[in-house]
Amino acid sequence: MKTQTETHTQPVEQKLRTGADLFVQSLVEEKVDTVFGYPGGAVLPIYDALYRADAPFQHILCRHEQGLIHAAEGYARVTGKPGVVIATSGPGATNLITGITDAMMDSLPVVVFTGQVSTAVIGSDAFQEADVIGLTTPITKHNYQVTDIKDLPRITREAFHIATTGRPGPVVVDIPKNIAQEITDKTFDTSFHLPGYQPTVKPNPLQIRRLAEALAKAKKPVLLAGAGVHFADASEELKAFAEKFELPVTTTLLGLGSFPGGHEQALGMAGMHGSYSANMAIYEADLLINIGARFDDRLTGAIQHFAPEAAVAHIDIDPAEIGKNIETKIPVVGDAKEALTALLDIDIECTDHSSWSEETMNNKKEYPFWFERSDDLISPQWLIESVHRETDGHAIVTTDVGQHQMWAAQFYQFNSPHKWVTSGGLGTMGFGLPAAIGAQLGRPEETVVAIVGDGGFQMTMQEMAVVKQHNLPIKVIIVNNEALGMVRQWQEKFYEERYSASLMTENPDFIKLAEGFGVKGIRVSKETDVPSVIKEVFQHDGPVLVDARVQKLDKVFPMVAPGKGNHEMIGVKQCEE
Ligand SMILES: Cc1ncc(C[n+]2csc(CCOP(=O)(O)OP(=O)(O)O)c2C)c(N)n1
Repeated sequence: MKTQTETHTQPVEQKLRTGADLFVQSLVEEKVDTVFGYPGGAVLPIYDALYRADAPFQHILCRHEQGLIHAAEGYARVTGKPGVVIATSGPGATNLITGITDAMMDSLPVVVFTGQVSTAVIGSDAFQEADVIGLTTPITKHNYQVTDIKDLPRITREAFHIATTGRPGPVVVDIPKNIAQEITDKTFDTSFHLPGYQPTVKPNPLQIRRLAEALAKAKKPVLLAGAGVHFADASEELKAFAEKFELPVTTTLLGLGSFPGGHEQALGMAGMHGSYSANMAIYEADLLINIGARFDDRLTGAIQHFAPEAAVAHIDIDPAEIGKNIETKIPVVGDAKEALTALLDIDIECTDHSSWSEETMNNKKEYPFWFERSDDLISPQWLIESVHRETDGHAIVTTDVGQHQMWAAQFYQFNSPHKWVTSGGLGTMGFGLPAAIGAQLGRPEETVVAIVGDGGFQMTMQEMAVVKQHNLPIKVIIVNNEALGMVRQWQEKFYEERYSASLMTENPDFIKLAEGFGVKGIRVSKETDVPSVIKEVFQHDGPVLVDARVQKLDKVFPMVAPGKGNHEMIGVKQCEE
């Protein structure tokens, strides 16, 4: 583990430099390879320094600041490295707010630099002034305003350190224009000491022992894997642990892929649109071991019915998560990889739970996700299964939020980690396309598919210009049901079909739009044409946009209705064979 106080000695270059030059130098020292940015008045000194520096990183000019931040999130999610954003003051900074909140909710390491008006006019309602510190305090892991040039290099280092260690999260650094312009001939000390920030990485052996003892006695144990497994790069250890003790494994939405979806012990995603077998396993378990999930309400359903019989063990690097939503008997504070490695090292003689394993597997076989095929209009689930078949489950998949997101979670089987990029906690429409841009730039060798809704796509579709500019071979698939589908589903089920403002009958011609951006566009409207179109999409050596006209009234099932327990899922069907 890195020590919290590090002394940093760089060769001293004796020449005059601006604060902006020091900033660019800091990014180079952090080995940044990609910056997502958008210029403006208050940040111009930084842009000038970028121009002069010939820095060894690429700058991606998205078309809206929301695009920058989601792209940085996508980059961070698939690479594990911090996503870096530069925006100007005022409207540049406020356009980032949704994405910063999104990164906070999903624990993504993002470092955001905003320009600010000069220190002399802060607080005077100066042109393009916004209180970035006030606005971002509740939505960041930490934030800074630089008020002295001597602090700039140290703060930049601290920002990267805080964003990427412990539970990852967004950090904002607000840089006033006069600090960026100030000239200095000094080299400043960048060592830092953060006594109040000491994440526990190695779990306490006593906590590990208690968990091992509970596992040894359990008759109905279940694992729940969350995004923390991805962040800790603990998929191998999770698999070894599950296999060694023959444990059924469920995941959260963000945990998909942390355990291979095709593994015989995988029950799939739990929660509102999760599998019946995952939800029933948690409902009946006598020991639930949560690894890096935060017991969010879309996962738990009505809390009083969540794992009612289980002793809950919770492994998490953030102690504030433990016991926050669900009473926890066995807390384990630490990194998931360290905890699983320690558990694998202990000799545990388990009570025979083979009949339990069998029961959970039977549920999985008998109550799979289902949908009805049609000979005519495209069933969205079939569309997603076709993408899965064509990519053999190896693509990076990003989504917006809505029905298509849940169908992607249900019908694209993720067999490896860091392939699933979705907005889980905040549920942000417009996330899919810019996140795909960040993911493709972070992992140029991978196939990246953005599965988006016709509603969500229209929130950030201007980023197609970035796809074209950098010739990113992203495949954008619009699941076009001419509606805000998930809203319509809720209106149908819970508001007696009063479709208030949820129908999108005046969509643009997405093919012409693609062509306007200089990108190949394909429309598909018939179920039988789907396989050949999907083949064509992945054979095309460049970006493609597909307007897939799907059945309009399809619903995401199964589902836990609001206020209900997960064992009360509706829309569960028993397999006919
Ligand atoms: C920025 C934002 N605004 C509103 C919502 C509320 N919302 C959740 S799902 C949804 C409908 C999404 O429609 P679409 O993008 O067409 O996807 P579909 O559900 O049809 O697959 C809406 C409006 C949201 N999640 N995010």
